[in-house]
Amino acid sequence: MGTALVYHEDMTVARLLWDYPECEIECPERLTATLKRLQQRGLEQRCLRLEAREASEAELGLVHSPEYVAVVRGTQALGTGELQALSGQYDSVYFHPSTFHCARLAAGAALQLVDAVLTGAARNGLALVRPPGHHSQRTAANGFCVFNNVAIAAEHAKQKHGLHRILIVDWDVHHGQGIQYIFEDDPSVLYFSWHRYEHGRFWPFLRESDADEVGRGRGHGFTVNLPWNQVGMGNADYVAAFLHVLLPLAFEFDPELVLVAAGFDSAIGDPEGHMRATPECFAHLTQLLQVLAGGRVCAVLEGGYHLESLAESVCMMVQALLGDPAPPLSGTMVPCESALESIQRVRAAQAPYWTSLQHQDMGPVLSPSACSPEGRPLLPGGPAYMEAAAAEAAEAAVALSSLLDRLRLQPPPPVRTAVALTSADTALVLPSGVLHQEGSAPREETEAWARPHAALAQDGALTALGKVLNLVDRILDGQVSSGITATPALATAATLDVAIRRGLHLGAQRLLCVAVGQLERPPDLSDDRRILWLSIGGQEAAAPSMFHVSVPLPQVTGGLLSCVLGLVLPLAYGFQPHLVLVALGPAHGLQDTHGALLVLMLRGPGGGRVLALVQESKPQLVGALARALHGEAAPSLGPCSVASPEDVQALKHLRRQLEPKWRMLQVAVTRDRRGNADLSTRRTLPEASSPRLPSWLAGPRRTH
Ligand code: X5A
Ligand code: ZN
Repeated sequence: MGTALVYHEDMTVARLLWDYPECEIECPERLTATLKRLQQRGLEQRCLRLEAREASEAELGLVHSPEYVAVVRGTQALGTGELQALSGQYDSVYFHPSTFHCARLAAGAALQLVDAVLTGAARNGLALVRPPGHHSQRTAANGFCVFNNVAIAAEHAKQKHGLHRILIVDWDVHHGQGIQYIFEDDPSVLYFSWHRYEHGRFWPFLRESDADEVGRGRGHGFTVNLPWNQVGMGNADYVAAFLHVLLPLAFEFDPELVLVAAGFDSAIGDPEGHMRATPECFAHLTQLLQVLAGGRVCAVLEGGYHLESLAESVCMMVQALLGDPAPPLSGTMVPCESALESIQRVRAAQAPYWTSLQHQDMGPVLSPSACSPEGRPLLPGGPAYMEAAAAEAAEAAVALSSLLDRLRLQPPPPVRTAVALTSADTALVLPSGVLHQEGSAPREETEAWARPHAALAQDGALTALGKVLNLVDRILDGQVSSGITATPALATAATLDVAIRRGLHLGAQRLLCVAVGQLERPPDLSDDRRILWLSIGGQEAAAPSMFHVSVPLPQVTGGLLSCVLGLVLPLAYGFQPHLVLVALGPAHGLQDTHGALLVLMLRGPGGGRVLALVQESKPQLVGALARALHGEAAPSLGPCSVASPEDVQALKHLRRQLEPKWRMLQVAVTRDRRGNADLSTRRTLPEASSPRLPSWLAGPRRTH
């Protein structure tokens, strides 16, 4: 089961035939450049290639009126003047004699992808299509879109495959109002869209794109709009939106299928979006979605008009669909005030419909007029606006090209997953492609590292330690992405201790330790700010601090999810560790699927470098972690229970303490008594600059 890539060359035929600057950007090169880059990267070759078919008129009729389909069918026979006249009846649309054929292929590609994934022929996939679809409506073309590819695919999944819950994630920079209208009263489709909004001053200028539109009738709470009121949103803003808005609702919704209206005009350099998210961000967003619906993620291309940025972003998404680790995110992970304000508003608007948002601190909800003056957009067209736009475009071009240089130096590790077992576990059958780690650090070296620990004195523990040391080395030198090691039950704490020291010794400047169960932070490292210690279900820290956080183990799935989305991942993404160590210690009490979910989601912030330590003789747990990390099976959580009031309280309390320092935890703007946004407390972290690390691991320089 692999990743499907659905495409048809004919979709490059339609193009603009007259002078119409607004539509120029929707050009055939969008597809050819993207496909070429996928081939250059060897990604296309790794996919299951499917040739797109045309959607039938009955399939178009799942969403569109027969009259509208007939109008589009009629364009095949029109001359240029007539095409132009008809186009003028819609907003930002152009027709070409091949448009009907192309648009049927685009819808057909989405249908084929959904069929492939729902019949098990593919695990996930991407349909590379044009024209795009998310603006098109039952009886109207709109915003380059002719047929609503994603909406047709969703309706088909309901009717032909009997699905009851479909999540649509629209990360295009424009509001997919077409999808919203089609499903606004339908509780079986949860539609999430973020979009450039600027208080209604950005196309398509709709009141109903704002956060307070939540759906109609039975569909109340199933439309989720996250309007961006400023341009320049970046990686931290997008990840925060996923962790604090989309994912809590998505887990609660428990979709059977995830459709992505995958527009990349929300990426850096795009002339429409003016946003700042870098291509790797889309690998992270994709990975975050893959924990839903058993990994059944079907992406359909929407916008994306900067050819370089589009091609790179698509490659990143396909890499993630194929299961490759995502490169670390660049830039400081602090969401901006305007993003936080939007996040706060949508959480408040949705709270009545979603338990995962209830009993949380909402803070005062700000009316649009409370917007800070710097938040006001410049008026489009004015000289200051044009100047700012030009400067921004130049800045984006520089950022993008230096970023691409860095990405080229950073191939994914040859081994995705390695497992080091002790002799007690050798019977375990691992998924194919997972490496059995046999290599070990030299005996003498291992003994030297083990010396301070009585628990590592016996032979079994020492043998396991040798393998762990070797695995830490392979992960940090880029040979292996993630690893799982088994240790004798009594040796977990000591092995973790040594793994931390080895990581530091090799020059890792930021190490995240997620310790589940009874494990203690090494006392002599208690002040070491290179280590962020996060204890789940262990003892309270004697001296809790920014770098030592303890939280009780949530008892049910709902509680665990709030903990992971609301605390663990924001801390992890904010810390940007070089290595993540997850240790499941004595009495960890974590179910296998929960353990797998935790480890899987921690792949993102660590650039894929995760080492899990578990006690030996837990073959089901090791197997679950290996399958999850290897991309073979997403842990399926099923319908999600509600977090207990104690868990909610504990989290709320912790977040309040930590928020000023770890800004990724924030779900609301911070304001002083006079109502000004608080822009103080930029956190400082140890710089990464060790000669022992490959240069790319050091990541970009931070600016404070
Ligand atoms: C699919 C998409 C954008 C239309 C912009 C019209 N459409 N000004 O990105
Ligand atoms: Zn768009």
